[in-house]
Amino acid sequence: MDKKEIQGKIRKLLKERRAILLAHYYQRDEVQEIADYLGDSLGLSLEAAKTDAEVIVFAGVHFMAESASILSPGKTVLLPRAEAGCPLADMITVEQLLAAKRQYPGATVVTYINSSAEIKAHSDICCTSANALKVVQSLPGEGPVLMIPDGNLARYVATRTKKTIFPWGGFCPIHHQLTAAQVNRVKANHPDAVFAAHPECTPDVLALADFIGSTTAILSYAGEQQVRKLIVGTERGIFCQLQCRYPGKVFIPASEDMLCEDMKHTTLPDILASLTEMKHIVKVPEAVRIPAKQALDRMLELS
Ligand code: CIZ
Repeated sequence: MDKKEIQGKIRKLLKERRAILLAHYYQRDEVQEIADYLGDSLGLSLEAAKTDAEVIVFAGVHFMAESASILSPGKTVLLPRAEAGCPLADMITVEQLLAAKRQYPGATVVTYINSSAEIKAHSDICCTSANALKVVQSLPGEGPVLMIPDGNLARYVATRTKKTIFPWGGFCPIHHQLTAAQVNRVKANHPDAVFAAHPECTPDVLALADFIGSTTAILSYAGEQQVRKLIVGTERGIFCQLQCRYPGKVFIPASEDMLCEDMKHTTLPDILASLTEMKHIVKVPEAVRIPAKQALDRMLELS
């Protein structure tokens, strides 16, 4: 089957099943092309919470499908590739979180959405890269904040707030591997370009950035009139949207290696098989879902 044929079959089956296809900006181009909704974790969560579809097919990674299940418990949530995970989300366990809470009594736990449902269930509020600073600034009082699991995001937020932030030591391997030396080399080859970096990058890399933001923020920044040539410091999947939205502009990867294997697991045949066989269902048990939803709802109330 060629690409168009399989895309057509998926769209037909989505209709028959009263299903919606949600896809992250880091997904393969051919998956992004047929999504009902394309976005970052924040946008995708909002969409999952409000859709009236009976089935949500999540072209993303496990924590995203879990978030959809938490927010829409009455719907069937399918993750086409069961093994599509997030190494960052696996960098903290519940036991470690409970120990950190004992170490920092009174700290508010702000948890990046890239985390398991169980971790969310032990958190005060969630955040995404699009709203991390807003979430931290919304917290009442002067008390400290324990930000988990991404240490780079936490350190970035710490540079923008007066609150005391305790960063956890996790990182996204894709963003964390980008070095300042690599960025400087690309900048030297393109002296007329500006550089946009994702806050999951290290402080050394962020120090070189003209703009720091989530995928959605980088997409908006790329549309600004003064941006003609942009070096992009985030996962390569975003190039699909950048090139399609701004065909007259030039986009250069900060590194060719910024490819997330987990995000690229999901292929069109996987989505077709998932919808045909109604697999792999992601369902968060109620005992975890209810406290996890409170942490997500507190974040969504700020949107
Ligand atoms: O928040 C997300 O979806 C991630 C992982 C990146 C971004 O900035 O959109």
